[in-house]
Amino acid sequence: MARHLITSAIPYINGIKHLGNLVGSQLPADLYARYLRGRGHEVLFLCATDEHGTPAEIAAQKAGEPVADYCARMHKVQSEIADGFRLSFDHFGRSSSPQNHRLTQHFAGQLDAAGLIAEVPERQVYSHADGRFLPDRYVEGTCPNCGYDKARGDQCENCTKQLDPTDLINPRSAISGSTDLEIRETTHLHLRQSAMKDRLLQWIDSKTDWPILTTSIARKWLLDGEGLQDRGITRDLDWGVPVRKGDQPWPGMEGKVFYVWFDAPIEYIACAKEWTDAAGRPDSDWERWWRTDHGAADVRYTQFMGKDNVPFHTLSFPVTIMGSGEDWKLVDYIKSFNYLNYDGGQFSTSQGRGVFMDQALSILPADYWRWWLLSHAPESSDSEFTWENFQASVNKDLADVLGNFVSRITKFCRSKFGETVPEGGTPGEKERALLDELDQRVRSYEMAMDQIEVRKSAQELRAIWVLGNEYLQSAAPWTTFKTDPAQAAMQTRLGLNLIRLYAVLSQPFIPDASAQMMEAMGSTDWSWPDNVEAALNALPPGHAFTVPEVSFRKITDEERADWQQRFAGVRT
Ligand code: B3M
Ligand code: ZN
Repeated sequence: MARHLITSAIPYINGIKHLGNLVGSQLPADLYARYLRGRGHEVLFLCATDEHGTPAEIAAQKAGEPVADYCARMHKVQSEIADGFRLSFDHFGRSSSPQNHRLTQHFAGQLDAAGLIAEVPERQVYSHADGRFLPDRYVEGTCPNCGYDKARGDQCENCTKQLDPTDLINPRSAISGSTDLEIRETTHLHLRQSAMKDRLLQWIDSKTDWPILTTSIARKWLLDGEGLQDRGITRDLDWGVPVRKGDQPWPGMEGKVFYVWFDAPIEYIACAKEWTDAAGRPDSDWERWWRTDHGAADVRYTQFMGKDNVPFHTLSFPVTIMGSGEDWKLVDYIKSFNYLNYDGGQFSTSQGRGVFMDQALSILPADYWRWWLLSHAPESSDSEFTWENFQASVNKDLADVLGNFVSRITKFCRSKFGETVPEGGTPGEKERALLDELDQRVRSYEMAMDQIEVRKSAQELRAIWVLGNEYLQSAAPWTTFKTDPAQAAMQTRLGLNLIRLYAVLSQPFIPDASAQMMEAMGSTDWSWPDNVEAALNALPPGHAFTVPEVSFRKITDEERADWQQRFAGVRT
């Protein structure tokens, strides 16, 4: 048994996330967490809301609420939707927590002591119309790197380049739209990332097993053009973590807060403390996950995120960790994702385009979405959601293959043998062959899951379902029954045991359907099939089961057309 720390990129608090966000971090992280727990490992799976910075302030302003109230309300909303999708976080924290305030200030103090922070007079965009400085997302304009005209002051959504508001061409205020802007000087703290360039490069170069997507983005910002630049880590905002050196004030920094991207990854750590604090447990209980001098050296730490978040996790956050001079756990593996597109365009939160998590759950159960999204995860390239593809995949995989198998075998058994696992018969050639194939497939499934190859894992799982269907088709217990009822009983018994096996194997992808299958099989035995043959004897003759409700109904053409139309526009 190993210990696995898993974090998903923490979603911004500003509104409900779309399916593209979900499949880019939280959902695959949940898949992996569920799988590892299923294999018997000890897992700590953390996520939180990212509550500081301009996204939060702007959204609260739009909602006409004080930002703290807005964040508290939206945290609850996001948390409930996460439950709806069955995201199995051990804790869903808040980057605005007192724990994160303290830890962020602590790291700043450590970095300063290590000489990694510089006080820099900075040129900032000031808006006359708005009467204030405009950090980050308060400025929009054209990206100097790729020419995208809706780039934000913190980062270009199109090419992932990290930006400063003053980099933008034709800048305008995101609050008022005003172009009456001026550059003024004010002092800010910079994180001296450049001082750690060689160390970072060495570290990235040692990660030969990381996805190319992750290492190529990291290398690009380490080596391309001007190379790794120092970054401002403070802002002229009201809402955020006040700038302090540990528990000491920071002269000259009064009224400023840390930049959201400085405190957000630190929340991965603070979240663990929120988790134990909430349960009244001692610090040693979270430190054993995060402090290598307190037992975390043997923890494997995996992060999940969309590609636009990779620079912060391969450069800035590691500088915070390494530069602190303390024994914090550094990430072992970064799984990153490309973008999921929506029906010929992009999903977009700012433009309300696509299907959002709450909308998705209002039309279909979580398992449908989980299955489609994971089996089409944008791993090696961007992928696209279309309603046609969604309908076709879900109907085929879930209804025709898995659902049909479960319903056929349970109904057949009920009609011929009653609702208990039937007795008699001896497995023969066919069963031996099935067992061999299953054994191979289960091992490939494990391998794909261990490597976090999400699409491949879905393919392997689907192939395992197909094996059951093919067996049933060729064994045809309904025909066998006419001449050899004992043989039909053996085939049926195998089929029922397959249902329990499917529940165990499918649980990371479709937890609700799996729970339903397990319950119908009258079992609570979720143990992983290390030995497939033994697993297929878990339900002995005489064991009672029930015929489950239809687990997967098909999506009709009318529904598809209706949804296609309903979600074609923009959400307001
Ligand atoms: N909130 C961006 C995003 O949701 C940001 C991730 C922070 S991870 C520390 O895409
Ligand atoms: Zn760009």
